[in-house]
Amino acid sequence: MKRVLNFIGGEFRPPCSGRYLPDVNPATGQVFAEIPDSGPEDVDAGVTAASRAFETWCRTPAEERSRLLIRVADLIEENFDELATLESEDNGKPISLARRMDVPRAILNFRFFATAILHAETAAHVTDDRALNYTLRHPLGVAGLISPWNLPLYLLTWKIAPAIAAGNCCVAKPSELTPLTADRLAALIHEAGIPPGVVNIVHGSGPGAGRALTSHPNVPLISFTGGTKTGADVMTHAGPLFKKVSLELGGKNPNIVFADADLEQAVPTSIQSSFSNQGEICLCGSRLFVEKSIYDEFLERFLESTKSLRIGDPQDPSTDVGALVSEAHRRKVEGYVALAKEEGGQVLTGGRRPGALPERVRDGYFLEPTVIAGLDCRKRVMQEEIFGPVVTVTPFDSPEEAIAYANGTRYGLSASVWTRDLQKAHRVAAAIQSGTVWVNTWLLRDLRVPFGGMKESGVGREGGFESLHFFTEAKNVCVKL
Ligand code: TXE
Repeated sequence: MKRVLNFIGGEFRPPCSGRYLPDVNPATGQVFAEIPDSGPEDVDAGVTAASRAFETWCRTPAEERSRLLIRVADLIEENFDELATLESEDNGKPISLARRMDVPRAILNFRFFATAILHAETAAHVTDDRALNYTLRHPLGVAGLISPWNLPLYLLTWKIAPAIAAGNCCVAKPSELTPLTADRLAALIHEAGIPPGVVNIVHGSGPGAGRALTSHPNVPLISFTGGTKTGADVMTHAGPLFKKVSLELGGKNPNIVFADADLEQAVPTSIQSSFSNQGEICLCGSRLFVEKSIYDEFLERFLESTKSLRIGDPQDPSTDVGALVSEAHRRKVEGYVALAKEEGGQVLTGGRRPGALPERVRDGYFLEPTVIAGLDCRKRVMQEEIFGPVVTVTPFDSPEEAIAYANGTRYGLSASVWTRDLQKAHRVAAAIQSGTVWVNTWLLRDLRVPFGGMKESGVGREGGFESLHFFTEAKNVCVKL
């Protein structure tokens, strides 16, 4: 069985405690690796190594940092197949998705920030003929990066790349449920020639290793992606130490289909936004609102497409829906299906564990793609993040009603709007309280745009220069003329 080690100061090291956590393949239910159950001593060793490396890394010219990051991107590309397989085995996601989305995005994250730092500009403010102000941007030191299990390599590299491109060093804690691509990345970072200590990876649980990072006095910055409840805990520990914090949290995203939408596109894209990655993407459109006059037609086509999704072995290239990340998570999602029935909803399709699965994945954590109708928008199933292959469908009468439904949760991460009427699209997009609104599309990402959530979906924005600003501290220099 594979034993993963921490990566600290350019070396692979066992955890101080000598304790390990099991890593389960969610498609088979088998433990197939073990990872360090790290604690505060391991995190502290990571922070010490990062602080030491920072003295040199922060003075390394941007061109050299850029060259090294591009080398990491090239190495991820050279190891594409291995990384896609690892991601699929560790998370349960279809290999086709890991190949189409996770690994390409990891490559892009490094290339994007490697080149962004070559184009960075800084502001100057001239105060009449009295003074010249200019802004300096300094890296902060050691960045604490905490990432989740749904898009493990994609989100980890979305943090590591801008952090080190901007001249910081980092201690990253990947999710304990999906540690394997982070471990492989550590080796590639080393091979690329990134100096020891610039990137440190400490594995372990949230309460063990994660909290040690958020409460470490020498980590002035935390970038966190995960659940909203965990985000509150991160704030509780980072707040009193006045850390700079970016939180990308949960979503309960509306997907609004107007009667004039192009259903040839709206139906298949809504299938993607509902069930991609088993619905385990914070940007999934888990609440579908359809204008009443096309509700029946839309629903018929949507249900037919849902039923045709192939659920099975994630390693099979033809699989559309893989396994949920863990048994505990599947139970949580199944709990919401049961709750939907108690709350008066009807399960139109799915809701069960699939019957006929290939022998290899018979014991995996699968759940059929599920469509639920008939729920009042105030019910818990319509309010809480389920994070599984479950979507609710609700008819609406007017744009005002759709907007009210869309905004009627604690979350505000993303939304999709389907219409051929451009004015209506702009009006609805402006009224929706979310960090991103897609019109006639979903998950189309340009890495330059601000990305983040409103309300309980997060704090701060990352993406493009927003990321480089987050990972640097601005200083104004005022020179009297
Ligand atoms: O994520 P956690 P969980 C949502 C989704 C899911 C729920 C819980 O609804 O059902 O969150 O998932 C680390 N201090 N999302 O519990 O716990 C943890 O080890 C510091 C949405 O699996 O938020 C992991 O590395 N760190 C989401 C990371 O936080 C802590 C993605 C995220 O885990 C910690 C995942 C602590 N006290 C879940 N506790 C999204 N928005 O993409 C845990 N961690």
